[in-house]
Amino acid sequence: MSAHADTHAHEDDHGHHHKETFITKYIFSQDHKMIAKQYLITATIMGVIAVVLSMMMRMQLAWPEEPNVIFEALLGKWAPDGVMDADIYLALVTIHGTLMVFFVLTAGLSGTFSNLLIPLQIGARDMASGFLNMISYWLFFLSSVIMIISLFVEAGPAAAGWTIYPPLSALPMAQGGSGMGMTLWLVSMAIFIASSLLGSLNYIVTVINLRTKGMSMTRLPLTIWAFFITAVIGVISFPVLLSAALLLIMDRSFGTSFFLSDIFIQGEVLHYQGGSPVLFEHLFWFLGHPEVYIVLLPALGITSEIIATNSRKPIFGYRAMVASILAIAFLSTIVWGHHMFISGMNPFLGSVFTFTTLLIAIPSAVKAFNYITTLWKGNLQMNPAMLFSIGLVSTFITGGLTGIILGDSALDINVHDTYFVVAHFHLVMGISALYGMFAGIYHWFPRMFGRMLNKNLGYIHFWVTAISAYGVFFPMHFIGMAGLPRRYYTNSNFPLFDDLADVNVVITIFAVIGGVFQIVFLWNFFYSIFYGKKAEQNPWKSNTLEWTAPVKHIHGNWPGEIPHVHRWAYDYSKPGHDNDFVPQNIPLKDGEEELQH
Ligand code: HEM
Ligand SMILES: [Cu+2]
Repeated sequence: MSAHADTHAHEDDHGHHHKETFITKYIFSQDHKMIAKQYLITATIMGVIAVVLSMMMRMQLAWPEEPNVIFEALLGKWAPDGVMDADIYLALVTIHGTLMVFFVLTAGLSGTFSNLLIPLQIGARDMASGFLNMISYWLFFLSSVIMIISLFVEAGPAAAGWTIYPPLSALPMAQGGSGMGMTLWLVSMAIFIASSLLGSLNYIVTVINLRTKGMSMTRLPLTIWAFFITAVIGVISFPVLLSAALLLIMDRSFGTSFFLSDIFIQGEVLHYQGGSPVLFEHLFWFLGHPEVYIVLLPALGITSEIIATNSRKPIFGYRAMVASILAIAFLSTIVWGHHMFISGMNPFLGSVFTFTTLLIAIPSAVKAFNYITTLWKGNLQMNPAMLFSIGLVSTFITGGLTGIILGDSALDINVHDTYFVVAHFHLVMGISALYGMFAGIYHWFPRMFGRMLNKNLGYIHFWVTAISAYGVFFPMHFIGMAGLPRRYYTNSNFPLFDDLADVNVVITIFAVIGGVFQIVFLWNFFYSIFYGKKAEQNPWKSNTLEWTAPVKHIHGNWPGEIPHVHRWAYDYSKPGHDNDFVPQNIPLKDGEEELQH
């Protein structure tokens, strides 16, 4: 395998591989390390937009119907005299959710870290197809541009929620954003899915075919296992959303009735017959649920690596961790019905979905247990990457526990579509995956940019983010249990909820503090790319192969032969060695036993 990769790189260096120009190096690059940076920076921009939208929603919820200069400045005619329109609130919810789930945490996590780490950690010169990798990034870029353009459509952006249920999404005349806004959303997402599929196929083929000598599947770092299985889930489930989107486009523009039936608008009967909006829900959630693992698994893989390295201990239960990833991946494809308990589903079928959903608690608990056991009595290095990883373990548990409640149909029905759900999914998926992304950035920044991030700014970033994230999402459980519905732009017409107004103000204050402090991170990130302290070869004393490649990126990753692998990635504090880490490329000593838990 490696011999083949070597000859390939040889050709690249001396044969057809000509001098790099600015355009081939920075724009149409086929080098996985550059593509990783392109993904990261594009996703960061989308993230900033998504956070700004969430700040506007929170301000609206805290002080509804009060004029706000920020609304007036950013929303223009949708906030006459600074008072927000109901329709535009729904559009903010929709675009915020879409950007966060797909553009930041799907493309941002896999696009950045699978790209950066798969070749470097398995010992490959690059992705299986650099060309497809480049196309994948540029399709992502195109879909991002279209999504942003949709924010400026005269009648408003899409406003049917990130789940775009029909009939709201299917009838172009339903509301402002249902026309051009919704069309652009669908086109953008179709291109996004094409990008994601090309990326995933590349990751899968690379992991299967291009591992260096000695890198057996059971010696793979858990990061790679996570990225690999994430790509497999993506290939299985994204095409289903693509077909749902295409059928929806047919319903909207070509007179079909896949998802619509017997609709009257203002006394007039529309022509639709025989379709079913519930069919759409099934198709949507067949992707939608696995999607939460598409964002979460890479974050969990990143955390495994960072926690083991910074505990200076082998990861606890390597095989159990791999088995959990596989079990989660399999189960994630047979639980989608838990989003549809109130769609008129037969209660017996509901109980089947409850059963499969609760089963996921087992591998999830195994993972949480193994993180904590790895930390236990470790020689903990509390750098920002480690703090964010521990933060992930915390939110994964607090968010996961409410999943047990929501997964149970008898309980879910009571809190469906309330803030309880908003609290649950933000913690378990949104914040957890975001922490995984931050952890990955702090840990691999030196590998990406050859410089270090400032640690002290990292500490400030972590603590303010962690406190404000709980400040925002913890109280939402209670207002949710009190019945406050989600996706409402105001509740001031319901005296029932007057008591909750103060809680909403407190939540918003935490949200604004947390949001504004992300500037500390952005500053640290962009400043350090140019002026950060120069990175050492292996700053975290880690075992994985990426730290054996030169700090300054070269095409093909390693100057000479690709290192061979002789052990798993977790030989930390192994007795009989002088250092508390033994990188994967160091041969076993005479009589040394290979560890493998
Ligand atoms: C910066 C911190 C965040 C704040 C303050 C925030 C706030 C909000 C608010 C106020 C809503 C609307 C609730 C409603 O009216 O129903 C919402 C919805 C949503 N958010 Fe966030 N959010 C944040 C981060 C995230 C992250 C990291 C994700 C990633 C998964 C995310 C995903 C979503 C989704 C999927 C929705 C639902 C959209 C829908 O109902 O269609 N959010 N968020
Ligand atoms: Cu789900």
